[in-house]
Amino acid sequence: MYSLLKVVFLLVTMTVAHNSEDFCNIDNKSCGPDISNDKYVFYDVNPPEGFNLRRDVYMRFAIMLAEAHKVGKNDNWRLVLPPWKNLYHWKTKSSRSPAVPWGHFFNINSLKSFAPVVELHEVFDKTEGKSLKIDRVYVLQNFADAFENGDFTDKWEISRGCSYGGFWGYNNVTSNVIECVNFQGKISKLWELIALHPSDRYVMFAHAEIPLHDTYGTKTFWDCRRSMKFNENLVTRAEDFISKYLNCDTKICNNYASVHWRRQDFARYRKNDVPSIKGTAKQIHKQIKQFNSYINTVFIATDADMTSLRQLELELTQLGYLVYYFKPSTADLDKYKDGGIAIIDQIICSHAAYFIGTHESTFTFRIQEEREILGHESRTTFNRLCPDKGRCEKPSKWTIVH
Ligand SMILES: Nc1nc2c(ncn2[C@@H]2O[C@H](COP(=O)(O)OP(=O)(O)OP(=O)(O)O)[C@@H](O)[C@H]2O)c(=O)[nH]1
Ligand SMILES: [Mg+2]
Repeated sequence: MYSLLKVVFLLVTMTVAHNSEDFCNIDNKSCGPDISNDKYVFYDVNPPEGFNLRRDVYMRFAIMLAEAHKVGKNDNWRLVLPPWKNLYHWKTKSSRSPAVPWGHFFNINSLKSFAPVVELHEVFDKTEGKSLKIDRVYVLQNFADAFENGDFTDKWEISRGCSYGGFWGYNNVTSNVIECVNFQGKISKLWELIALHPSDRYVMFAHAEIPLHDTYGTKTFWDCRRSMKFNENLVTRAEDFISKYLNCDTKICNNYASVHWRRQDFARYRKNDVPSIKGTAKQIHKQIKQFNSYINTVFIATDADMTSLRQLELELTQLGYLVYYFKPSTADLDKYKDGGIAIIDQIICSHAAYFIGTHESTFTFRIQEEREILGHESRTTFNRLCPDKGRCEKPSKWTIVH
């Protein structure tokens, strides 16, 4: 009788399910109403934050959940991957709506091999009707004084004066309870908040960028980072480009250098960290010659406008280089969207013999991590562009731990 009911339920949900492929396969055990004890952590990030900081926020939550499961505590909690919607840097129309699931950018099975994660559409598949009521939203806020009495300590307190209405732009996701919390310190302290209301099943954290990693750069950190494999379509598109234009068919190439040349807001507001266009070309030339004077091919990943990029190309061409960049077609943009194009740029940079990044750009940090995972020598990875004049600190080296 029970299995008959289950089949009926499955058939019903097959017709109303709305996952990314718009069907719910009867063989897929995750389909159908949720009869488990599973509970769900949702999160949302401050809207102006970019894609690459958001990837780090994901890691903090994924590690929090994975560590709890490892020791058999809170092991009925899953992490809901917040859909990607209207990021500030995504200017192309086709990239702005609708929300994009994580599977568009990442290999979900690989993410699942590290942490108990689910896409939002998987949660929807299990809810009755087409709406989701979150039991409680904790809106995290910074303490007014992070260093009270001279110390930075991990702490939280229920506070007031916040609001939240985002829910990634979905108006069928709601909550009746919004709680403000001043929070600072390790992310695992969020379990203390969750424990306040044991009957809550759907708990959300807004401003999830506020809690920090419990530990940074450990083996667990790298295990999680390694599980963030890109979607296979993006890898294939990037590798086809590398093969066709940069003449390399391996993951570690020895014949081209790559540069992440962050412009836009960096060029406007961080004049003390980033060079002029001429200065950029000079530094690329100098670093490549010092590394391997036979390299005469440079791949540029950038968010610069076309005029600046052409200027840099001209400078480098005059210095004797063959210059490449990934110029997406309209079909590429429709298929991969701005976020996917940026990942293709990152993959091409990660295979290069030598990499030069932009100081304190999380986009650059993610390329450096990718190169550590591929097994490049660290000296080929932790290199940066310096300002034309003045001090130029060495980049920090976050090397892989196996
Ligand atoms: N395609 C492409 N897009 C880029 C490149 N550099 C920056 N972008 C875009 O601009 C965004 C930069 O924002 P973040 O991902 O936050 O990285 P960041 O701004 O360098 O680092 P923060 O200082 O932490 O903000 C990326 O997510 C891309 O959308 C690039 O080389 N290629
Ligand atoms: Mg940014």
